[in-house]
Amino acid sequence: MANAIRALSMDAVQAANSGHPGMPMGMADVATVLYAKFLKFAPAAPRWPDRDRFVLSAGHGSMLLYSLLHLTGYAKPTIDDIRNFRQLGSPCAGHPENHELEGVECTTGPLGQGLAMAVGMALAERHLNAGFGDDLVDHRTFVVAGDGCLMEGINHEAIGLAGHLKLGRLIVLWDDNRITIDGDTTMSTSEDIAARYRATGWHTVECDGHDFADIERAIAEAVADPRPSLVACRTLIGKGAPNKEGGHNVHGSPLGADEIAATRANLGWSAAPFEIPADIQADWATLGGRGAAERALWGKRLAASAQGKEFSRRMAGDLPDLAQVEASFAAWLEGSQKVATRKASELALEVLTAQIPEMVGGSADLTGSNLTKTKATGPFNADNYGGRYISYGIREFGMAAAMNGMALHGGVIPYGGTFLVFSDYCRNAIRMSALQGARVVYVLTHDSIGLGEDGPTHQPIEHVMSMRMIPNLEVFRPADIIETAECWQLAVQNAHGPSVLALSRQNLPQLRSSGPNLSTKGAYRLQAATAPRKVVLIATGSEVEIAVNIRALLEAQGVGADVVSMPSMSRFLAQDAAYKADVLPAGVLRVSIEAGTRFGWEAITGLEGLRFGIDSFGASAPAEVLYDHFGLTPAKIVPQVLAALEIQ
Ligand SMILES: Cc1ncc(C[n+]2csc(CCOP(=O)(O)OP(=O)(O)O)c2C)c(N)n1
Ligand SMILES: [Mg+2]
Repeated sequence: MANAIRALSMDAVQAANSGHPGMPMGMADVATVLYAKFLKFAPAAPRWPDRDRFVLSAGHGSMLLYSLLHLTGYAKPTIDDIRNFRQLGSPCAGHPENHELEGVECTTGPLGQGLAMAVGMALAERHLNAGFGDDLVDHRTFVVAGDGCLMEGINHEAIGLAGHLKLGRLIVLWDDNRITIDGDTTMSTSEDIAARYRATGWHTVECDGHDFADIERAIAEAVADPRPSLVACRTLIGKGAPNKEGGHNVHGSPLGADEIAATRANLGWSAAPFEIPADIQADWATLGGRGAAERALWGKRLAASAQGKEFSRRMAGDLPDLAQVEASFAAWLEGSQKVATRKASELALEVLTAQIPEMVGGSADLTGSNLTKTKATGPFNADNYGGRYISYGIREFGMAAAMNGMALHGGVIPYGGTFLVFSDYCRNAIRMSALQGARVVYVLTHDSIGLGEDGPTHQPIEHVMSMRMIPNLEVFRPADIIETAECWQLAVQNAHGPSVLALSRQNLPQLRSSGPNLSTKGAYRLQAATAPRKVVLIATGSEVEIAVNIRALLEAQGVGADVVSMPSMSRFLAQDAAYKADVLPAGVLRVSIEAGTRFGWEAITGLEGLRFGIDSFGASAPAEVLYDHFGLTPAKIVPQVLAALEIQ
């Protein structure tokens, strides 16, 4: 049965003339034992909420997973999909993608993140178990990880969190082949990995990754131990290829026709490429059918459970009725409140977390700054998995990846905070949220030089614009308490992608009253020109207040100016031509104001417009001093606008 994985993997990589045969061949025995003896799954019900999660963190070994899904009877990939491995249109992408195939729990390829997402899945499992009990939620998370996944810095964050939270249902099967792309691991590391894991509260065990009985013994020990487990599986990369196994050349290129023939002879595998002998196929099918009975029993328990409906709602990702949320928002948005948008976010979160029980918050040790903790979200820890607030520690990348895992597990809507400038620490995980279509909300505060005295290390410049460049990521920069509430609503409703809320440290005046959600269209006319319109001032976040003040000065001189608030550039650009032409009429000078890089604003202002921003690093000083220093004040901007209009 394991040789079927080897054959499919080497033949698919050969046909594609690209890919990684070494890892699937090396881990074929371990994966076979895992699927045969331990993994709870049902190919006919791939989204069964109580299935075990299997994460191939070493995503380059994608053929291992595609082989397993095909052999155990998932509807996809078909054998033709596997023949088309790595070709356009095949769900068998170069690295596994969650949106392509059921059974691919998360998208992997950036090493280390699969394991870190698995921490989030294991965490979500315990959280839902606390709420819904063993009858509905009682599963494990298994990970296959390579040397690379364990070497990446994110591994330190992920296992530290998992060990601290005592996530005993997380089991990592380490492909301990002592080979990476460049060669032997002794070239780059002399770390005692098992000791490092033990130091963070993990259980560790070793096995011979090619001895079925020994593998079973080790995994059984891991399952029995209450701590998260690392199973070091000593393997040979490319196992079965007689002249290439054990060497780094088998990592990432096809074996070649001669070596494939030699491997067939060595394994006694006489079937043609992409053909599986009927008896072996039947054994895999039997194994794949085994979970159906347990799945059926679970379905009965779900139907009988008083909490069944609520559980199914959460797992489907459907929000509860938000009428109450909207009513609460309308009530507290009455009157005029001057608060920082981070504070407005806290107020919005009080309402949202009270009404949406699946929201689970947290911060990378900046709770008091991000204002992410609410009354409804008690602490989540090893003694209280029912808590809804996670102290991630100073682990931005680990937090973001864990939130991806939680969102992909389902039943949880995670949100987490840090300073906007440190989004760089977790940027690839934010990108992975977007690629995977994961509903994760990033609460990124201290969003400009407006944070003041902490200086350029803490002042984002390029961050907001560079996040706008990530496909499928909603980037909101609300201007006041009203827009913050609106953007929060849009973020929780964004079921198939992540959202960023870039929020101010400094207080901002309320600029309008509540009503229909004007942020939905990304940008709208906040104030219309009174005098004949000559200028449209387009601003985001804290700079909308500045635009309003600029407008007043211009109007006083008879220069008509609109103010457009643009909490989401991408939403605005997605509107129809008529709406865009109405907000940004032709023949009128466009002026953008944002306390960050000017790069990219040409798309809104045109080359003939004016762009006010900051293209250098910030500086340490009080916020007002910095706004003046960087020329982002009405006094400095108005003359330049008048000059552009040739009015002096
Ligand atoms: C973050 C990241 N860095 C680099 C790579 C490129 N890469 C893919 S596999 C690999 C080596 C991984 O070694 P190991 O995990 O031991 O896998 P094995 O060669 O044993 O299959 C590298 C550097 C990557 N996919 N992700
Ligand atoms: Mg390796």
